[in-house]
Amino acid sequence: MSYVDEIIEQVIAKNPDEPEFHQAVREVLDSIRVIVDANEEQFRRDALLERLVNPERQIKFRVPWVDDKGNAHVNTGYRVQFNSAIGPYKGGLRLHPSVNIGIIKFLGFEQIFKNSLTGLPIGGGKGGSDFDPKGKSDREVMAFCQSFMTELCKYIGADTDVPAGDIGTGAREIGYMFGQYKRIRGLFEGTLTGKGLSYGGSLARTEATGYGLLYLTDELLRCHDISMEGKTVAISGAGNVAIYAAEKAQQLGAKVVTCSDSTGWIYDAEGIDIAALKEIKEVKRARLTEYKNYRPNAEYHEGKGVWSVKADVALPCATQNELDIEDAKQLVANGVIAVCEGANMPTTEEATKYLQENGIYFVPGKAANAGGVATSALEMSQNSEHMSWTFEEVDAKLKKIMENIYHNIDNAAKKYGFDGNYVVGANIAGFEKVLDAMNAQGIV
Ligand code: NDP
Ligand code: 2IT
Repeated sequence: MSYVDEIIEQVIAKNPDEPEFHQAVREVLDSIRVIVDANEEQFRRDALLERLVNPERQIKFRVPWVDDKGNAHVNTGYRVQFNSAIGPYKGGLRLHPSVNIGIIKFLGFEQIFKNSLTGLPIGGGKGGSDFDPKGKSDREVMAFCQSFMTELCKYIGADTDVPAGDIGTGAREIGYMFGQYKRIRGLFEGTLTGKGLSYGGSLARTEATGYGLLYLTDELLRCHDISMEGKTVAISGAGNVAIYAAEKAQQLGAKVVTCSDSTGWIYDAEGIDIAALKEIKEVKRARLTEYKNYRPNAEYHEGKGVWSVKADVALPCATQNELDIEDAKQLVANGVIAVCEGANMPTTEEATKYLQENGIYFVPGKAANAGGVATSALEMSQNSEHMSWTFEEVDAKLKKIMENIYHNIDNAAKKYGFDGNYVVGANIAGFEKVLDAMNAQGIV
Protein backbone atom coordinates (compact mmCIF):
# COMPACT_ATOMS: atom_id res chain seq x y z
CA MET A 1 0.00 0.00 0.00
CA SER A 2 1.27 3.50 -0.75
CA TYR A 3 2.45 5.69 2.12
CA VAL A 4 -0.42 8.14 1.48
CA ASP A 5 -3.07 5.40 1.65
CA GLU A 6 -1.48 3.94 4.77
CA ILE A 7 -1.67 7.29 6.53
CA ILE A 8 -5.26 7.93 5.42
CA GLU A 9 -6.23 4.54 6.88
CA GLN A 10 -4.32 5.30 10.06
CA VAL A 11 -6.05 8.67 10.47
CA ILE A 12 -9.46 7.04 10.13
CA ALA A 13 -8.59 4.24 12.57
CA LYS A 14 -7.00 6.53 15.18
CA ASN A 15 -9.63 9.27 14.97
CA PRO A 16 -12.98 7.49 14.71
CA ASP A 17 -16.16 9.59 14.57
CA GLU A 18 -14.33 12.55 13.04
CA PRO A 19 -15.59 12.44 9.42
CA GLU A 20 -14.76 16.08 8.64
CA PHE A 21 -11.17 15.56 9.76
CA HIS A 22 -10.91 12.44 7.58
CA GLN A 23 -12.33 14.40 4.65
CA ALA A 24 -9.83 17.24 5.02
CA VAL A 25 -6.86 14.86 5.38
CA ARG A 26 -7.97 12.73 2.43
CA GLU A 27 -8.24 15.75 0.15
CA VAL A 28 -4.82 17.13 1.05
CA LEU A 29 -2.95 13.82 1.01
CA ASP A 30 -4.55 12.79 -2.29
CA SER A 31 -3.37 16.05 -3.81
CA ILE A 32 0.23 15.75 -2.64
CA ARG A 33 0.57 12.11 -3.68
CA VAL A 34 2.85 13.07 -6.55
CA ILE A 35 5.35 14.68 -4.13
CA VAL A 36 5.07 11.92 -1.53
CA ASP A 37 5.61 9.15 -4.08
CA ALA A 38 8.72 10.87 -5.41
CA ASN A 39 10.21 11.14 -1.88
CA GLU A 40 8.72 8.06 -0.28
CA GLU A 41 11.90 6.71 1.32
CA GLN A 42 12.84 9.96 3.08
CA PHE A 43 9.26 10.75 4.07
CA ARG A 44 8.76 7.30 5.62
CA ARG A 45 12.08 7.46 7.44
CA ASP A 46 11.22 10.87 8.87
CA ALA A 47 7.56 9.93 9.59
CA LEU A 48 6.77 13.10 7.68
CA LEU A 49 3.09 12.36 7.09
CA GLU A 50 2.51 11.09 10.62
CA ARG A 51 3.89 14.38 11.91
CA LEU A 52 1.74 16.31 9.43
CA VAL A 53 -1.57 14.70 10.44
CA ASN A 54 -0.99 14.62 14.22
CA PRO A 55 -1.47 18.00 15.92
CA GLU A 56 1.52 19.26 17.89
CA ARG A 57 -0.82 19.86 20.85
CA GLN A 58 -4.55 19.55 21.65
CA ILE A 59 -6.01 21.44 24.57
CA LYS A 60 -9.48 20.59 25.91
CA PHE A 61 -11.04 22.24 28.94
CA ARG A 62 -14.30 22.90 30.68
CA VAL A 63 -15.87 26.33 30.50
CA PRO A 64 -18.27 27.03 33.37
CA TRP A 65 -20.39 30.19 33.20
CA VAL A 66 -23.53 31.56 34.82
CA ASP A 67 -26.62 32.71 32.88
CA ASP A 68 -28.84 35.70 33.66
CA LYS A 69 -31.15 33.58 35.85
CA GLY A 70 -28.25 32.48 38.03
CA ASN A 71 -27.99 28.98 36.58
CA ALA A 72 -24.57 27.55 35.85
CA HIS A 73 -23.64 25.84 32.56
CA VAL A 74 -20.60 23.94 31.40
CA ASN A 75 -19.36 23.99 27.82
CA THR A 76 -16.26 22.36 26.34
CA GLY A 77 -13.42 24.55 25.06
CA TYR A 78 -10.77 23.46 22.54
CA ARG A 79 -7.56 24.73 21.04
CA VAL A 80 -5.71 22.56 18.56
CA GLN A 81 -2.17 23.79 17.92
CA PHE A 82 -1.62 21.85 14.75
CA ASN A 83 1.60 22.91 13.08
CA SER A 84 4.12 25.64 13.89
CA ALA A 85 6.68 24.89 11.18
CA ILE A 86 6.36 28.26 9.48
CA GLY A 87 5.19 30.50 12.32
CA PRO A 88 3.15 30.84 15.50
CA TYR A 89 -0.17 28.95 15.48
CA LYS A 90 -2.84 31.10 13.87
CA GLY A 91 -6.53 30.45 13.31
CA GLY A 92 -10.00 31.31 14.50
CA LEU A 93 -12.25 30.29 17.37
CA ARG A 94 -15.60 28.78 16.41
CA LEU A 95 -18.54 29.10 18.79
CA HIS A 96 -21.36 26.84 17.59
CA PRO A 97 -23.27 23.92 19.17
CA SER A 98 -21.92 21.59 16.45
CA VAL A 99 -18.30 22.09 17.56
CA ASN A 100 -16.39 18.96 18.62
CA ILE A 101 -12.75 17.90 18.46
CA GLY A 102 -13.13 16.51 14.90
CA ILE A 103 -14.46 19.83 13.59
CA ILE A 104 -11.63 21.76 15.25
CA LYS A 105 -9.05 19.31 13.88
CA PHE A 106 -10.39 19.57 10.33
CA LEU A 107 -10.30 23.36 10.54
CA GLY A 108 -6.84 23.38 12.13
CA PHE A 109 -5.48 21.03 9.47
CA GLU A 110 -6.87 23.18 6.63
CA GLN A 111 -5.43 26.25 8.31
CA ILE A 112 -1.85 24.93 7.98
CA PHE A 113 -1.99 25.01 4.19
CA LYS A 114 -4.14 28.13 3.96
CA ASN A 115 -1.75 30.09 6.14
CA SER A 116 1.17 28.86 4.07
CA LEU A 117 -0.56 30.05 0.89
CA THR A 118 -0.79 33.61 2.23
CA GLY A 119 3.02 33.80 2.01
CA LEU A 120 3.11 35.15 5.58
CA PRO A 121 4.85 33.50 8.58
CA ILE A 122 1.90 31.87 10.36
CA GLY A 123 1.42 28.26 11.46
CA GLY A 124 -1.91 26.41 11.70
CA GLY A 125 -4.29 26.23 14.64
CA LYS A 126 -7.97 26.40 15.49
CA GLY A 127 -10.18 26.43 18.54
CA GLY A 128 -13.63 27.05 19.82
CA SER A 129 -16.45 25.68 21.90
CA ASP A 130 -19.89 24.10 21.65
CA PHE A 131 -21.28 27.27 23.28
CA ASP A 132 -24.10 28.85 21.24
CA PRO A 133 -24.02 32.68 21.37
CA LYS A 134 -27.44 32.83 19.65
CA GLY A 135 -30.16 34.21 21.88
CA LYS A 136 -27.74 34.94 24.74
CA SER A 137 -27.56 38.36 26.38
CA ASP A 138 -24.37 40.42 26.10
CA ARG A 139 -23.67 39.66 29.76
CA GLU A 140 -24.00 35.92 29.18
CA VAL A 141 -21.68 36.09 26.18
CA MET A 142 -19.20 38.07 28.30
CA ALA A 143 -19.41 35.50 31.10
CA PHE A 144 -18.69 32.69 28.66
CA CYS A 145 -15.85 34.54 26.92
CA GLN A 146 -14.16 35.47 30.20
CA SER A 147 -14.34 31.91 31.47
CA PHE A 148 -13.09 30.54 28.13
CA MET A 149 -10.13 32.95 28.13
CA THR A 150 -9.29 32.30 31.78
CA GLU A 151 -8.13 28.84 30.69
CA LEU A 152 -7.03 29.57 27.11
CA CYS A 153 -4.73 32.44 28.13
CA LYS A 154 -2.22 29.93 29.52
CA TYR A 155 -1.51 28.61 26.05
CA ILE A 156 -1.58 31.63 23.74
CA GLY A 157 0.49 34.76 23.16
CA ALA A 158 1.54 37.19 20.41
CA ASP A 159 4.48 34.95 19.40
CA THR A 160 3.06 31.54 20.27
CA ASP A 161 -0.59 31.28 19.24
CA VAL A 162 -2.88 34.03 17.97
CA PRO A 163 -6.61 33.18 17.80
CA ALA A 164 -9.25 35.19 15.89
CA GLY A 165 -12.90 35.03 14.84
CA ASP A 166 -14.83 32.31 13.02
CA ILE A 167 -18.48 31.21 13.11
CA GLY A 168 -20.14 32.77 16.16
CA THR A 169 -17.05 34.74 17.14
CA GLY A 170 -17.11 38.34 15.96
CA ALA A 171 -16.00 41.73 17.25
CA ARG A 172 -18.05 41.45 20.45
CA GLU A 173 -16.58 38.11 21.49
CA ILE A 174 -13.01 39.07 20.55
CA GLY A 175 -13.39 42.24 22.66
CA TYR A 176 -14.45 40.31 25.78
CA MET A 177 -11.70 37.74 25.26
CA PHE A 178 -9.03 40.39 24.73
CA GLY A 179 -10.10 42.21 27.89
CA GLN A 180 -9.80 39.05 29.95
CA TYR A 181 -6.45 38.06 28.41
CA LYS A 182 -5.03 41.51 29.23
CA ARG A 183 -6.40 41.38 32.75
CA ILE A 184 -4.94 37.98 33.61
CA ARG A 185 -1.65 38.10 31.72
CA GLY A 186 -1.05 41.83 32.19
CA LEU A 187 -0.03 42.17 28.57
CA PHE A 188 -1.44 44.55 25.97
CA GLU A 189 -0.23 42.63 22.95
CA GLY A 190 -1.55 41.33 19.66
CA THR A 191 -2.54 37.92 20.91
CA LEU A 192 -5.93 38.02 19.22
CA THR A 193 -6.79 39.45 15.81
CA GLY A 194 -10.06 40.88 14.60
CA LYS A 195 -9.84 43.36 17.48
CA GLY A 196 -11.79 46.61 17.52
CA LEU A 197 -10.12 49.60 15.91
CA SER A 198 -9.80 51.45 19.22
CA TYR A 199 -7.60 48.76 20.80
CA GLY A 200 -5.23 47.48 18.13
CA GLY A 201 -7.48 46.09 15.42
CA SER A 202 -6.64 46.51 11.74
CA LEU A 203 -8.70 48.45 9.28
CA ALA A 204 -10.12 46.12 6.61
CA ARG A 205 -9.96 42.98 8.81
CA THR A 206 -13.77 42.94 9.08
CA GLU A 207 -14.11 43.04 5.30
CA ALA A 208 -11.03 40.94 4.52
CA THR A 209 -12.37 37.41 4.02
CA GLY A 210 -15.27 38.47 1.80
CA TYR A 211 -13.30 41.08 -0.11
CA GLY A 212 -10.39 38.67 -0.52
CA LEU A 213 -12.72 35.99 -1.90
CA LEU A 214 -13.86 38.42 -4.59
CA TYR A 215 -10.33 39.63 -5.38
CA LEU A 216 -9.35 36.03 -6.05
CA THR A 217 -12.55 35.23 -7.97
CA ASP A 218 -12.11 38.36 -10.10
CA GLU A 219 -8.50 37.43 -10.89
CA LEU A 220 -9.51 33.85 -11.77
CA LEU A 221 -12.19 35.06 -14.17
CA ARG A 222 -9.98 37.84 -15.62
CA CYS A 223 -7.32 35.23 -16.45
CA HIS A 224 -10.00 33.36 -18.41
CA ASP A 225 -11.12 36.55 -20.19
CA ILE A 226 -14.35 36.78 -18.20
CA SER A 227 -15.49 39.89 -16.32
CA MET A 228 -17.37 39.99 -13.01
CA GLU A 229 -19.32 42.94 -14.38
CA GLY A 230 -22.95 41.99 -15.00
CA LYS A 231 -22.60 38.48 -13.56
CA THR A 232 -25.28 36.97 -11.31
CA VAL A 233 -23.87 35.69 -8.02
CA ALA A 234 -25.41 33.23 -5.54
CA ILE A 235 -24.07 33.50 -2.00
CA SER A 236 -24.93 31.34 1.02
CA GLY A 237 -24.60 32.51 4.61
CA ALA A 238 -25.38 35.91 6.04
CA GLY A 239 -22.45 36.33 8.40
CA ASN A 240 -19.12 38.10 8.25
CA VAL A 241 -17.82 36.34 5.13
CA ALA A 242 -21.11 36.43 3.19
CA ILE A 243 -21.87 40.10 3.87
CA TYR A 244 -18.51 41.43 2.69
CA ALA A 245 -18.35 39.01 -0.24
CA ALA A 246 -21.71 40.40 -1.37
CA GLU A 247 -20.53 43.97 -0.86
CA LYS A 248 -17.38 43.54 -2.96
CA ALA A 249 -19.22 41.55 -5.65
CA GLN A 250 -21.60 44.47 -6.06
CA GLN A 251 -18.71 46.94 -6.14
CA LEU A 252 -17.29 44.88 -9.01
CA GLY A 253 -20.54 45.29 -10.94
CA ALA A 254 -22.09 41.87 -10.27
CA LYS A 255 -25.59 41.25 -8.96
CA VAL A 256 -25.88 39.15 -5.79
CA VAL A 257 -29.31 37.55 -5.67
CA THR A 258 -29.18 35.26 -2.62
CA CYS A 259 -28.06 34.90 0.98
CA SER A 260 -29.05 32.45 3.73
CA ASP A 261 -28.89 31.60 7.41
CA SER A 262 -29.51 28.40 9.29
CA THR A 263 -33.27 28.76 9.06
CA GLY A 264 -33.91 29.99 5.52
CA TRP A 265 -32.77 31.88 2.45
CA ILE A 266 -33.50 35.02 0.47
CA TYR A 267 -33.92 35.46 -3.27
CA ASP A 268 -33.83 39.11 -4.25
CA ALA A 269 -34.01 39.54 -8.03
CA GLU A 270 -33.09 43.22 -7.70
CA GLY A 271 -29.86 42.40 -5.89
CA ILE A 272 -29.34 41.97 -2.13
CA ASP A 273 -29.62 45.20 -0.14
CA ILE A 274 -26.32 45.13 1.76
CA ALA A 275 -27.22 47.94 4.17
CA ALA A 276 -30.37 46.05 5.17
CA LEU A 277 -28.42 42.81 5.58
CA LYS A 278 -25.84 44.51 7.81
CA GLU A 279 -28.54 46.04 9.97
CA ILE A 280 -30.38 42.72 10.38
CA LYS A 281 -27.28 40.64 11.10
CA GLU A 282 -24.64 42.96 12.55
CA VAL A 283 -26.85 45.33 14.57
CA LYS A 284 -30.07 43.47 15.42
CA ARG A 285 -28.60 39.93 15.37
CA ALA A 286 -31.96 38.88 13.90
CA ARG A 287 -33.22 36.24 11.45
CA LEU A 288 -33.39 36.70 7.67
CA THR A 289 -37.20 36.67 7.84
CA GLU A 290 -36.78 40.39 8.66
CA TYR A 291 -35.38 41.09 5.19
CA LYS A 292 -38.94 41.29 3.76
CA ASN A 293 -39.49 44.38 5.91
CA TYR A 294 -36.78 46.16 3.94
CA ARG A 295 -37.45 44.65 0.49
CA PRO A 296 -41.09 43.58 0.09
CA ASN A 297 -40.44 42.16 -3.40
CA ALA A 298 -37.79 39.71 -2.19
CA GLU A 299 -38.67 36.05 -1.54
CA TYR A 300 -37.97 34.31 1.78
CA HIS A 301 -37.87 30.49 1.73
CA GLU A 302 -37.57 28.17 4.71
CA GLY A 303 -34.74 25.62 4.73
CA LYS A 304 -32.03 25.12 2.09
CA GLY A 305 -32.20 26.24 -1.54
CA VAL A 306 -29.65 28.88 -2.49
CA TRP A 307 -27.99 26.60 -5.08
CA SER A 308 -31.25 26.08 -6.99
CA VAL A 309 -31.04 29.65 -8.31
CA LYS A 310 -29.56 30.36 -11.73
CA ALA A 311 -26.17 32.00 -11.19
CA ASP A 312 -22.88 32.52 -13.04
CA VAL A 313 -20.81 32.46 -9.87
CA ALA A 314 -21.55 30.54 -6.66
CA LEU A 315 -19.88 31.50 -3.39
CA PRO A 316 -20.65 29.18 -0.45
CA CYS A 317 -19.94 31.28 2.68
CA ALA A 318 -21.78 29.48 5.51
CA THR A 319 -20.36 26.18 6.75
CA GLN A 320 -18.81 22.79 5.89
CA ASN A 321 -20.53 20.39 3.49
CA GLU A 322 -23.38 22.78 2.70
CA LEU A 323 -23.08 22.26 -1.08
CA ASP A 324 -23.74 18.62 -1.97
CA ILE A 325 -23.95 16.59 -5.17
CA GLU A 326 -27.57 17.55 -5.88
CA ASP A 327 -26.68 21.22 -5.47
CA ALA A 328 -23.69 20.80 -7.77
CA LYS A 329 -25.88 19.21 -10.43
CA GLN A 330 -28.33 22.08 -10.26
CA LEU A 331 -25.60 24.69 -10.47
CA VAL A 332 -24.09 22.98 -13.52
CA ALA A 333 -27.50 22.57 -15.18
CA ASN A 334 -28.06 26.29 -14.61
CA GLY A 335 -24.78 27.20 -16.32
CA VAL A 336 -22.54 28.17 -13.38
CA ILE A 337 -19.02 29.22 -14.44
CA ALA A 338 -17.15 29.31 -11.13
CA VAL A 339 -17.55 28.08 -7.56
CA CYS A 340 -15.19 29.71 -5.05
CA GLU A 341 -15.38 28.72 -1.40
CA GLY A 342 -15.72 31.49 1.18
CA ALA A 343 -16.43 28.99 3.95
CA ASN A 344 -14.10 26.18 5.02
CA MET A 345 -14.79 22.96 3.08
CA PRO A 346 -18.40 23.89 2.18
CA THR A 347 -18.44 21.57 -0.86
CA THR A 348 -18.68 17.80 -0.35
CA GLU A 349 -16.06 15.57 -1.99
CA GLU A 350 -18.60 14.21 -4.45
CA ALA A 351 -19.84 17.69 -5.40
CA THR A 352 -16.29 18.97 -5.85
CA LYS A 353 -15.49 16.12 -8.20
CA TYR A 354 -18.67 16.70 -10.20
CA LEU A 355 -17.98 20.42 -10.59
CA GLN A 356 -14.41 19.78 -11.72
CA GLU A 357 -15.46 17.06 -14.19
CA ASN A 358 -17.95 19.47 -15.70
CA GLY A 359 -15.32 22.11 -16.35
CA ILE A 360 -16.39 24.51 -13.61
CA TYR A 361 -13.60 26.69 -12.16
CA PHE A 362 -13.49 25.49 -8.57
CA VAL A 363 -11.29 27.18 -5.95
CA PRO A 364 -11.12 25.58 -2.49
CA GLY A 365 -11.53 27.58 0.70
CA LYS A 366 -7.92 27.30 1.80
CA ALA A 367 -7.02 29.51 -1.18
CA ALA A 368 -10.22 31.51 -1.74
CA ASN A 369 -10.92 32.52 1.87
CA ALA A 370 -7.29 33.08 2.92
CA GLY A 371 -7.78 36.86 2.86
CA GLY A 372 -9.16 36.81 6.41
CA VAL A 373 -6.18 35.16 8.02
CA ALA A 374 -3.79 37.06 5.76
CA THR A 375 -5.20 40.33 7.07
CA SER A 376 -4.98 38.94 10.60
CA ALA A 377 -1.26 38.50 9.95
CA LEU A 378 -1.16 42.13 8.78
CA GLU A 379 -2.85 43.04 12.07
CA MET A 380 -0.07 41.16 13.92
CA SER A 381 2.55 43.14 11.99
CA GLN A 382 0.89 46.45 12.87
CA ASN A 383 0.62 45.42 16.54
CA SER A 384 4.26 44.44 16.80
CA GLU A 385 5.45 47.70 15.25
CA HIS A 386 2.89 49.68 17.32
CA MET A 387 1.53 51.28 14.19
CA SER A 388 -1.71 51.24 12.25
CA TRP A 389 -1.96 51.37 8.52
CA THR A 390 -4.71 53.05 6.47
CA PHE A 391 -7.63 51.11 5.02
CA GLU A 392 -6.22 51.63 1.53
CA GLU A 393 -2.81 50.27 2.51
CA VAL A 394 -4.24 47.10 4.07
CA ASP A 395 -6.77 46.60 1.28
CA ALA A 396 -4.07 46.97 -1.40
CA LYS A 397 -1.89 44.38 0.37
CA LEU A 398 -4.88 42.03 0.67
CA LYS A 399 -5.66 42.34 -3.05
CA LYS A 400 -2.05 41.60 -3.99
CA ILE A 401 -1.96 38.58 -1.64
CA MET A 402 -5.16 37.13 -3.17
CA GLU A 403 -3.93 37.65 -6.74
CA ASN A 404 -0.64 35.98 -5.83
CA ILE A 405 -2.49 33.04 -4.28
CA TYR A 406 -4.45 32.53 -7.47
CA HIS A 407 -1.30 32.54 -9.60
CA ASN A 408 0.62 30.32 -7.18
CA ILE A 409 -2.08 27.64 -7.10
CA ASP A 410 -2.55 27.87 -10.87
CA ASN A 411 1.21 27.48 -11.45
CA ALA A 412 1.53 24.60 -8.97
CA ALA A 413 -1.32 22.75 -10.71
CA LYS A 414 0.33 23.27 -14.10
CA LYS A 415 3.81 22.30 -12.85
CA TYR A 416 2.58 18.90 -11.65
CA GLY A 417 0.36 18.18 -14.67
CA PHE A 418 -3.02 19.06 -13.15
CA ASP A 419 -3.75 22.17 -15.19
CA GLY A 420 -6.90 23.91 -13.92
CA ASN A 421 -7.25 21.70 -10.84
CA TYR A 422 -7.03 24.36 -8.12
CA VAL A 423 -7.63 21.82 -5.36
CA VAL A 424 -4.42 20.02 -6.21
CA GLY A 425 -2.69 23.34 -6.92
CA ALA A 426 -3.66 24.82 -3.53
CA ASN A 427 -2.69 21.74 -1.57
CA ILE A 428 0.68 21.37 -3.29
CA ALA A 429 1.54 25.08 -3.14
CA GLY A 430 0.55 25.21 0.54
CA PHE A 431 2.38 21.99 1.41
CA GLU A 432 5.70 22.83 -0.28
CA LYS A 433 6.64 25.61 2.14
CA VAL A 434 5.53 23.63 5.21
CA LEU A 435 7.54 20.63 3.99
CA ASP A 436 10.64 22.70 3.49
CA ALA A 437 10.36 24.18 6.99
CA MET A 438 9.66 20.79 8.58
CA ASN A 439 12.64 19.22 6.84
CA ALA A 440 14.90 22.06 7.91
CA GLN A 441 13.88 21.85 11.58
CA GLY A 442 14.56 18.15 12.12
CA ILE A 443 12.32 15.60 13.79
CA VAL A 444 10.27 17.81 16.11
P1 NDP B 1 -20.65 33.97 10.99
O1 NDP B 1 -20.95 33.39 12.30
O2 NDP B 1 -20.45 35.44 10.88
O3 NDP B 1 -21.76 33.56 9.92
C1 NDP B 1 -22.02 32.23 9.64
C2 NDP B 1 -23.20 32.16 8.69
O4 NDP B 1 -23.36 30.83 8.25
C3 NDP B 1 -24.49 32.58 9.34
O5 NDP B 1 -25.34 33.13 8.38
C4 NDP B 1 -25.01 31.24 9.86
O6 NDP B 1 -26.43 31.23 10.04
C5 NDP B 1 -24.60 30.30 8.75
N1 NDP B 1 -24.36 28.97 9.33
C6 NDP B 1 -23.44 28.64 10.27
N2 NDP B 1 -23.52 27.35 10.59
C7 NDP B 1 -24.52 26.85 9.87
C8 NDP B 1 -25.09 25.56 9.76
N3 NDP B 1 -24.62 24.53 10.48
N4 NDP B 1 -26.11 25.42 8.88
C9 NDP B 1 -26.57 26.48 8.16
N5 NDP B 1 -26.08 27.71 8.22
C10 NDP B 1 -25.07 27.91 9.06
O7 NDP B 1 -19.34 33.21 10.47
P2 NDP B 1 -18.33 33.61 9.31
O8 NDP B 1 -19.03 34.36 8.24
O9 NDP B 1 -17.15 34.20 9.96
O10 NDP B 1 -17.88 32.17 8.78
C11 NDP B 1 -18.53 31.52 7.69
C12 NDP B 1 -17.60 30.47 7.11
O11 NDP B 1 -16.39 31.11 6.65
C13 NDP B 1 -17.13 29.39 8.08
O12 NDP B 1 -16.92 28.19 7.36
C14 NDP B 1 -15.77 29.92 8.56
O13 NDP B 1 -14.95 28.88 9.03
C15 NDP B 1 -15.26 30.51 7.26
N6 NDP B 1 -14.20 31.51 7.37
C16 NDP B 1 -14.34 32.61 8.15
C17 NDP B 1 -13.34 33.57 8.19
C18 NDP B 1 -13.48 34.82 8.97
O14 NDP B 1 -12.56 35.66 8.89
N7 NDP B 1 -14.55 35.06 9.69
C19 NDP B 1 -12.09 33.39 7.43
C20 NDP B 1 -12.08 32.22 6.58
C21 NDP B 1 -13.10 31.33 6.57
P3 NDP B 1 -27.02 31.39 11.51
O15 NDP B 1 -26.65 32.78 11.95
O16 NDP B 1 -28.48 31.18 11.38
O17 NDP B 1 -26.35 30.33 12.33
O1 2IT C 1 -10.84 30.11 8.83
C1 2IT C 1 -10.15 31.14 8.95
O2 2IT C 1 -9.18 31.34 8.23
C2 2IT C 1 -10.54 32.10 9.98
N1 2IT C 1 -11.53 31.90 10.66
C3 2IT C 1 -9.69 33.32 10.20
C4 2IT C 1 -8.51 33.00 11.08
C5 2IT C 1 -7.67 34.17 11.51
O3 2IT C 1 -6.75 33.92 12.28
O4 2IT C 1 -7.93 35.31 11.10
